[in-house]
Amino acid sequence: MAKTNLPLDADRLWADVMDLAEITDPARPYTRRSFTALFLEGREWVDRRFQEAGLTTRIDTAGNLIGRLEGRNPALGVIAIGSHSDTVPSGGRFDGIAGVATGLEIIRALRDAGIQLDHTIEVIDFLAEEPSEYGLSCVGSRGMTGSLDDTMLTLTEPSGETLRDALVRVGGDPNRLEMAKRDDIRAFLELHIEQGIVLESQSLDVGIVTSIVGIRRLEVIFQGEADHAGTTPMALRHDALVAAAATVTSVRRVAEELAVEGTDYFVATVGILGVDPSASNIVPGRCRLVIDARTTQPALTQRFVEIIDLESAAHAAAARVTRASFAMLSDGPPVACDAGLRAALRQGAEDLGLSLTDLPSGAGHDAAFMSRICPSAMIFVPCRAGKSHAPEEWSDRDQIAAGAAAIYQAVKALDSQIR
Ligand code: HGY
Ligand code: MN
Ligand code: MN
Repeated sequence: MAKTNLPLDADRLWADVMDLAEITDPARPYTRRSFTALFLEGREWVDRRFQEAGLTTRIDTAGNLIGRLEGRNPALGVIAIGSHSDTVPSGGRFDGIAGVATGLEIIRALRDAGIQLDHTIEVIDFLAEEPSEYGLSCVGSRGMTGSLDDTMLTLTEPSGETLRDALVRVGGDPNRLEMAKRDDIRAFLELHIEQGIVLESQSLDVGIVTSIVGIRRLEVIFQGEADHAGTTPMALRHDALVAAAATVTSVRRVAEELAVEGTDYFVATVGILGVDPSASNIVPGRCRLVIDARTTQPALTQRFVEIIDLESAAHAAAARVTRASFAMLSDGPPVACDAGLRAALRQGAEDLGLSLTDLPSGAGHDAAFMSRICPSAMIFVPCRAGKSHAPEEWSDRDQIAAGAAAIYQAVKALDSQIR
């Protein structure tokens, strides 16, 4: 049901989302992977839109694109709104982008209403929120919160470029990361599609996020021996894929067991499985898999890792291969969203007559890292059939506008509350 008299321009907001979506790998809509030429083309578009709205723009040393409009009383600090403009491969048009466009539209709507805030307001396009080809997600928000360390900068993508060099390529400065860390942001708000089915199934306009899952990513490498698929007897094989496949099955079984046990929930996925040399007539010599485990209860993650550690080692022995690596790639703890900001979002939504519920986020977000330096909170808008990280991802103009309007209301209230 379209909400009328929202305090912002739904068409203008929608046009931004649709226009940015056009900057994609045409062969794999919608793909704008971080650090690529397409990503930089998208960044240029975002920068131009920020400047057209009267914002000053900069890239901080962690590679975040920041649009800024000074407040009447700069000493009060910054209210920031943001998300990310990079996508997963063959992702959607709304994951991240809707949040960046929302921040921009709120600033334009305040201007159109002749409102100058006391606080400075910023809209932030965080660098590489999605897991990048270097194996790390939330690169920019880690940098803004002092959580991007030198070890992470040595991570490489398949052709060998380091994250350090990639950061320079997109305008960051890995030698001055301390300049990106902020202590002047008083509140951070993020709009995001739910990427789940709760809001749509209950016909609700928005969701006020209570907590954001912790995400642990593990890399497991099995080293066997490439052999001729036709002449190598079964008993003499050292087939790395046999161990990897058994480990995938273990991940599924243990996650299902823990999902039942946990009060919130536990999920785990193997989304990357690399087989080398990957030919039909060669016994796989090497396999690399990446496990993504999520929960709001860290004790469950610990249990999961212990069990998979034991079982993956057993699968290696059974397949007569070695487990060359069982390493943690990244580990972000679960985060509770700020109660004061949640109340402001709830009030903003109620002011507009929006229907709402509280709900946890099973997806990771930059807001989880931002909570390390300031009060942070999120508002979800429905997405069709809960689908995301796929080209079918969809949210409609009025749904995004309603969520953005709730943030608009909250920002006005927080501007006078936060001192
Ligand atoms: O993977 C996630 O949860 C987020 O969409 N980057
Ligand atoms: Mn995503
Ligand atoms: Mn996202």
